[in-house]
Amino acid sequence: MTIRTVKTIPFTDQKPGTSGLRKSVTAFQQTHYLENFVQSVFNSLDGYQGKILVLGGDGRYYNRIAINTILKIASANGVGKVLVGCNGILSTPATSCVIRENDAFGGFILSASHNPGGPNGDFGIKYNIGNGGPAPEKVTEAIFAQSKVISEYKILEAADINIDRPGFFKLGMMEVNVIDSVDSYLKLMESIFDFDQIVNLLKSNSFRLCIDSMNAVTGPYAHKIFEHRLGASIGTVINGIPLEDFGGGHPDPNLVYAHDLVEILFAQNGPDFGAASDGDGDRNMILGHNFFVTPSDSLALLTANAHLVPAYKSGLSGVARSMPTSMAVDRVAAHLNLPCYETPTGWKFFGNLLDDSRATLCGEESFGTGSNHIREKDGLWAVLFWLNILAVRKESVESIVRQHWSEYGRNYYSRHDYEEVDSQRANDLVNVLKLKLTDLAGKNYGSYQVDYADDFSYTDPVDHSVTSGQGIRIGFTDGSRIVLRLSGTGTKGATLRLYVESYEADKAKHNLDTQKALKPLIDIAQEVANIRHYTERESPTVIT
Ligand code: VG1
Ligand code: CO
Repeated sequence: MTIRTVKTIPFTDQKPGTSGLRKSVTAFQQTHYLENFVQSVFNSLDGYQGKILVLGGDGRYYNRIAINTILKIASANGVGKVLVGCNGILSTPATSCVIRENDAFGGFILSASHNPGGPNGDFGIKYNIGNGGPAPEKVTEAIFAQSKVISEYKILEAADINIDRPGFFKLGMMEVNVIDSVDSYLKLMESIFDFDQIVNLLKSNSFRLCIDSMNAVTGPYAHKIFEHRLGASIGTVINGIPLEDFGGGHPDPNLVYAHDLVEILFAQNGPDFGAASDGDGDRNMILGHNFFVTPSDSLALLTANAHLVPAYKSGLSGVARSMPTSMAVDRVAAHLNLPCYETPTGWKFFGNLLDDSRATLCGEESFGTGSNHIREKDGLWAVLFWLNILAVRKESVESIVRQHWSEYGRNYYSRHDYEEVDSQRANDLVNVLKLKLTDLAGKNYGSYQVDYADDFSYTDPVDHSVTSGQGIRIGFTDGSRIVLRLSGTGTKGATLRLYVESYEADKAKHNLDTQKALKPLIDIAQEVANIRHYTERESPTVIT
């Protein structure tokens, strides 16, 4: 087997976004496109020679081809050993788990998460570092810098290896170990939660659940964990076979895209508990019978109930949420006397807080929650966390959430997405708004008075790195907030996200419709940011 050095020229658009490099499949199919990026990763790293890497993806179209290409580039660059998920399948949280368990140097995750897949869909690649988490900004910037000057890449000339079953291979000097996709992850979950209690809950005839894997990566995990290990009846997991195009669906677990599950849970005599996860398994949506738990509330509830879970019963060191996530968890943290961190959007910003034991639980409004067990958000972990709570408290999801609101107050919360907006116009909206910020403080809008208005900037308390331009926050004196930012994961035009939050302490007012409760703030956002004008849209594309 020989190593070939291939001449190439740089692509100008290989800048990783919120979570890796995401492009249409057709962009990745351009000659040298994937190879350039992977070689740029190696060029930006030091000391990986002879070490272990982990490689897997969410099973979407192009996953298998990319895996064999990456293996050959890794071998040519002197990597010692690669652990590959069987069939190319490793959920994002499982990849993080395997990196940590094997003391690997890092890993590649092939996924565009919740973006649709298939030949006309999206593909993505993300590099994770040795702590199991997404590469921090200084690493992604170095990769981007390399991608702009790359002139050649190295690749082993060899036949593809068969990743359909576990086994050992040699690729040049490099070892390849095709591993079971689920085993390590299941073992980790067993070490965190009270599986016996969950088994008892699922045994009782009165409790029924439904898990929607959305034809994406969590299928094999959910079948093995819920049906085989925890004894839920066969059929509990729906859409449980990963498909290259996710069955034509949009594997995003929210009320819009997971509507099959929503219908099941909101039917008369529907199950007591439902959950869905996204393309790569790091997101979760939690439903009770006839009841939706917002991701921000879920984070607050997990924090308030963490003492019921074996791994967290001795206490949490702190909590962290991304800036646009509602402040519900802040109230629990204050009550428990825990530090609470506010970070920019994206899981990479939680890594240092977790490594430094400043935070135990982290979460984002975008259906992501996780803990110090790995360095990624973790969809099925959140589902098991909820089941553990339900098994101990023996109350319904709705009753647990309502009690939480009575105790802490309710943070009404919603996100409005304006997708595929003209990029120039979206940038104009943000730039014009930025110029207005200094004048906004003190202004009155109806009964609301602006307390502060800024462009969010974050100083990492551990390495002191500064990340600025992370979204516009407009805070009101009653604790309500409007946040606007542009997505860093989209692949077509720009996506404007408007996040709106208000706080209601009065229990008598905890039954309002969310959109109605937030209407005055949504109107203020329109007025301040001129959203209709810049997006040329009457209303958002998706409301969650
Ligand atoms: C979105 C979410 C963010 C999440 C990111 C990756 O980013 O808002 O909270 O961390 O997706 O999630 P953006 O920049 O589009 O708002 V996933 O499940 O893609 O790995
Ligand atoms: Co995801």
